[in-house]
Amino acid sequence: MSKIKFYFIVLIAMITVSSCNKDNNDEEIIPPKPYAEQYPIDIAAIENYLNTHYISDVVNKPGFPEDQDVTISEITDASSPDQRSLMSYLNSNTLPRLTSRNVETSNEVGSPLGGLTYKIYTLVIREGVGNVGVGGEYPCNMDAVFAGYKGTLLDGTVFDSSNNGQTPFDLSSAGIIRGWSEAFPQFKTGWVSSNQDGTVNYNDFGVGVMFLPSAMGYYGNAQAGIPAYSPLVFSVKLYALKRADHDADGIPDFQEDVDPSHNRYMYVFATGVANPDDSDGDGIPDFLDIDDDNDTYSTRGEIKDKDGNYYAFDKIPDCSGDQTIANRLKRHLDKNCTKMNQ
Ligand SMILES: [Ca+2]
Ligand SMILES: [Ca+2]
Ligand SMILES: [Ca+2]
Ligand SMILES: [Ca+2]
Repeated sequence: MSKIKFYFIVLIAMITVSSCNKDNNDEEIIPPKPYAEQYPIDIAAIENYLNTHYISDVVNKPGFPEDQDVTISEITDASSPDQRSLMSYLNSNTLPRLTSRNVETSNEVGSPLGGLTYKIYTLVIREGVGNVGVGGEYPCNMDAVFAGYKGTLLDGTVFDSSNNGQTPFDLSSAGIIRGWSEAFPQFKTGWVSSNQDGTVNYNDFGVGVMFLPSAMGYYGNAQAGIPAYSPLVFSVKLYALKRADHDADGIPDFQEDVDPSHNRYMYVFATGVANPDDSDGDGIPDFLDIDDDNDTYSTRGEIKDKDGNYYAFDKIPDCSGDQTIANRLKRHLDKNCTKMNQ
């Protein structure tokens, strides 16, 4: 009962947040174009862009705000080896590497965005790496990121930028465009060092560009500098991340991501649709489930030792108390195991 109530509150909160974000420009009453009509136009325009543009500059000035600024220009001499098209890096074994992934929306609650499958391209120019075990991590689509960005239209017009600052964004927030939560998990963070004067340096952070169909951006809602139905190009720098624990059960979201085939991505599906990230099959994915095995004992209690301290995630025991067998069934996911605080 308390569990149902909890999700009801989460749902209400989500609906409230999204309805606040919708009507920034309510002067237009033109019905939006069907997604199935607009998406083929967008993806053709994006792929044309990838075939006709190249990386003309990447700034290399470590420690400076403009470090790793990326400039993309239109190809003027296709025979020049210095003007390799962005598309030529598709699935490259070396960096830069362009990859694509499909964002399926048909299983989600309310079948948003026309229930279509959207292709998102991301270009990784530099893989983020950590230092002595810190950083070099991928965010999941529910985490918060600390990032720099520059947004442009396909014609090169810059519509927004973090001006080489570092800005926090909660990828799970309804106020963030869908494309960001789908594309940021393709980049890794770097690491932060402190200077004697109290300032910090961002080192070895992930650098790249994301190419988003309009439905992954603002779709028909024109924004300052962004006409309706604009595909968006964001060059991004992923400095750092902050892990989320949406159900506050003591296990961060990224460790409640069960399905390895959709690594780093978790979704809420419509009632009756099996969710690979839902261990107990009760319709609530683990990252929102306060009782992941549905044994009526909260996950939070099942992952503490007898002194009330949380086990490190990879030390959570199985029902027998074993903490070493790699593929053991951890006891918070074992509905036949109701051991608390031991
Ligand atoms: Ca959690
Ligand atoms: Ca569940
Ligand atoms: Ca959980
Ligand atoms: Ca439980």
